[in-house]
Order: sequence, then C-alpha cells, then structure tokens
Amino acid sequence: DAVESAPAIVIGSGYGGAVAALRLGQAGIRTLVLEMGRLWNTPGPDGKVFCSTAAPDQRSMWFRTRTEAPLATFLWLDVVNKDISPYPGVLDRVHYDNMSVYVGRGVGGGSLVNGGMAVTPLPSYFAEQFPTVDTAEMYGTYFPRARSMLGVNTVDPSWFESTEWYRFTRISRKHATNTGLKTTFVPSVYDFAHMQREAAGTATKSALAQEVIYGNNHGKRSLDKTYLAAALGTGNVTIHTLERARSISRAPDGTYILTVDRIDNTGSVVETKEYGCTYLFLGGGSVGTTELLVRARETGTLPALDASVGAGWGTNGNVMLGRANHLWDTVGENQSTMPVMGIDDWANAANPVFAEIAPLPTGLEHWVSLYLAITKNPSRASFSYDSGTGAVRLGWSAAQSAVSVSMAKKLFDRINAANATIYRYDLFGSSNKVFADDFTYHPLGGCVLGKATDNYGRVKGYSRLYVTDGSLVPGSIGVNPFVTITALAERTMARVLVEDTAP
Ligand code: FAE
Repeated sequence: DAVESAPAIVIGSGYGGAVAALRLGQAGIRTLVLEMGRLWNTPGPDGKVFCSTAAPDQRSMWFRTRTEAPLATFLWLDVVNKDISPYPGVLDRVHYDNMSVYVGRGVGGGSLVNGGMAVTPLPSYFAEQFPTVDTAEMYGTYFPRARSMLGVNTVDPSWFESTEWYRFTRISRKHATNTGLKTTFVPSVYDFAHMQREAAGTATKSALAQEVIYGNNHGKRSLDKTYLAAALGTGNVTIHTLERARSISRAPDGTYILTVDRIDNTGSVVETKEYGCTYLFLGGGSVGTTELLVRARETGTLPALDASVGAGWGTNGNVMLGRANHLWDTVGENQSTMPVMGIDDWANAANPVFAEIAPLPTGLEHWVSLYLAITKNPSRASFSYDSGTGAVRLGWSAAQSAVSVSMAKKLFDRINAANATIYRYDLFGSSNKVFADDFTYHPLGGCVLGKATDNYGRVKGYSRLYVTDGSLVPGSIGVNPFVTITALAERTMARVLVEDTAP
C-alpha cells in the first residue's frame, strides 16, 4: 500500500480550497487538490455541460433518484421536481435532522451552483463577528484582493431599469419603497456584458435561460475560470476529482495521512487510497470540513483537536418566501436567474434583515415575488459524532429556525401591509408553508476562527493543519458569504506562507 505524497494537500475546491491552491502554487509548493465532485467541462449528449432548472437530468443533483429543488411545488402541484438517475451531479442537499444544507459538488464547489452575488459585509458587522481580525486590513487589502480575483462586476443601472429580464426586481423594489425600506444593488460574478448580449440575442443564453442552481453554461465567473485556472497555471497544482477524503490522521513524523475513496459515476468506491502531506488545508466547506474534523477528534485519529471543533454553526439566518402580487404588478415571464438587488433593513436594530430579491424563472407570468431573507438569527448549533452509526449529526432544532422565520415575517408583514398583498402558500409543499425554514444556502461555522483555530485558521492542537473555508465564519455574516470566505482565505494564506513555510 504505497502512499502517494505531496508537500501540500488541499481538501475541496470551493472558495477556501481554491484560494489555498493558488497561493501555494504561486509560492512554488507542489500541491494536490482532492475534490469529491466532477470536473465540469464535458458536454453531455445535448451539447451542454450543465442542465437547466427547467429540465433537470442526472447532471443536476448528487446521487439522487429525484431532484430536491428548494421550491417544492407550484400552485401546490408537484411539478418542480423530476425523476433522475443517480450520478455525481453538481448540487447536493445534505440532510440533517431539522436542517438541510445545499452545497455545490465539483471543481469549483459552491461557485458552480450559486447565485453569483458577491457582497462585502458591513465593516461594523464584520468587526462584531470577527473581533480579533484587523478590520482595516481586511477592507484595505483582502476584500479588494478577493473581489478582483473573483471578477466582481455590477449591472449597468440604465440597462437594469429598462430590461424585461429584471422587471421582477423592479416590482419588488417598488413594494419595498412603498414600505419606506431601502434597497441596494448587489454586485455579482456573472458577467453582465455577457448577460446583455444574451438579452440582445448575440450570445447563448444562460442566466436568461433558467440556468443557475444546476450550473451555468455561460457568463458565470466560477472558480474553475478564476482562482483554479490560475492555480493550475502555476504548474504546481494538480486536481484529483471524484476523490473523497474519508479520514485524517497523523504519522509519528508529524505529516498527515489521508484515507481517500475514489468513486465512479455510479458512486461505487473503486479504490481506497492513502495520501501523505506535510501541510494540510481543509476547504471542504462548513459541513465538509467540520464533519472531517469532528470525526477525527471523536474516533481518536486527531485527539488533540479543540473542544470547540464542531461548535458555532449557523444558517446565516436564511429563510425563503414568496409574496403574491396584484394582477397589475406583473413580474414578467422572462427573468434573469442572477439576483442584483437586496432590501437592506440590517440597520433596523430591532429586527435586522437583508433580503435578496430572488428570481422565479418559469417562462410564465406567475405574479410571485420571491425572496431569500438573511436574518440576524443568533442561534448556533453543534455537530456531534454518533459512534453507533459513524454519522456526524447536527443539533439544529426547529425552534432555532423559527427565530429566522419570525424576523423575516416581521419585515414582510410590513411589506404586505403597505402594499395590500399576501404571502404565497403554494411554493413549499402541500401544507401551505409560507416560510421555507428547513434549508440553508449559507452554512457557516463549525471550526470558528479564533476558537477551533488560531486567529489565522491554524487548527488548534496541531501544526501545519489549516481551515480556509466557510467553517471559520461564526454562523452569520449578514450578507451572502463567498466574498468574506475568499477574503479570509487570502488573509490566512498571506500569513501562513510567510510564517509557516519558510525553508
Ligand atoms: P464550498 O464552496 O462548499 O466548497 C467545498 C468543496 O469541497 C466542494 O466542492 C465539495 O464537493 C468538496 N468536499 C467537501 N468534502 C469533501 C471531502 N471529504 N473530500 C473531497 N472533497 C470534499 O465551500 N453565496 C454568495 O456569496 N452569493 C450567492 O449568490 C450564493 N448563492 C448560493 C446559491 C446556492 C444554490 C448555494 C448552494 C449556495 C449559495 N451561496 C452563495 C453560498 C456559497 O456558494 C458558499 O458560501 C460557498 O460556496 C462556501 O465556500 P467554501 O469554500 O466554504
């Protein structure tokens, strides 16, 4: 059983993993990235790499026989989800007892499936969540570095005001304004010049063709086109796909040993490999990294991990909901899948909420205004290890979700009152559910910066072991999280490469 080894290994190729890979490669350190999902670069029989939300097939979800879209129903009808054959598709929904977590699977992680909203948090809230981090340095150096590498851009306001594709957003803005609420444009990593060409009919449609949560075939600057392309370009970085890290242990000489399952397109384990490395970077995302470390501590392979590994997890207060508009307030049959505006009521100390104005592109007029509310829910949960089954559980309760719902409800009750509108009852299953509070797009925490790690993501109890992903963020950041995750990873890499890898 030969052990393959590399000086540095990175687990996962989402934001945290991609930043680590690039900066290691640029420093001349040979680096292997292990990613459990596929490399999404090969067209299927339809000539496309990804499928659309309108016609999901095996490429849509991670080993499912039926899709599990966030909107379960439309007019209470089970028309949204489709039977599919099991395959390493690009979107996963990880189920815990009272909460499920959507994550991307593939080279690029969440960047392959997300809405592209590239939002920098308010400095005051960042400082509240990260009291030990130098805010001036973050906003002066690492946030700008992250935004520039990610290719953040903003929609042209005059195009936004005139295009049919954002009518749904303008209607929601009008209703917010009628309520006395503030709205704000949100930047994106979707190339708006491409989107305008899509609208003009001179480029193949992607955001304007119902592509998003199962991947975008064009326009999106996902990590495989930014950080990871640059990482491969250093000549020092290799990515292995369909390889899932199962466990981490430490050899007597202080190097790390990973047990990794290589799977095929049916999900069968075709090989179990061992890898060795000197430097190990964990970028498996909030649930991926935290599960690995909780299991390592509890099974005794890394027994010195801190007691706070597994703690401080939250949903970023996510709640999804729909409002029913008056007949004259049409939202349009044509909707871009990339959100560009939020209702910003975060300054309302009694009930802070930042609500993204979300699209619901069905190709039909449906009079629905959809939102993803980010609420300042202070609830946190912990992961625990079940030695009977070997499963890692999440102790999130329905009562903790109810906190997010009550905050979202306070805001949207005001919007409904000001506009004489009501909620939609047909979108989240047969039980007339108005607030989807049982899933999150923004899993955060589990290995919180300064608690499970030092102030730079070095895991407590071990040397040369680092966390660079969303598990560092203590459960809430008040806006969509990937810019923050990227900027924190840049900060960690800048420090680690200077202090820890000097010959
Ligand atoms: P992540 O991107 O999840 O990457 C982790 C990677 O590690 C994945 O590729 C995994 O397959 C892989 N992995 C995990 N465990 C293992 C293992 N054991 N072995 C090998 N590989 C492993 O982590 N955020 C925004 O800021 N703006 C948005 O508009 C937005 N929209 C979203 C929409 C959707 C549908 C979803 C699901 C998320 C959205 N997010 C959005 C959240 C954002 O994508 C997420 O915060 C980041 O992707 C998290 O980055 P990480 O590096 O933590």
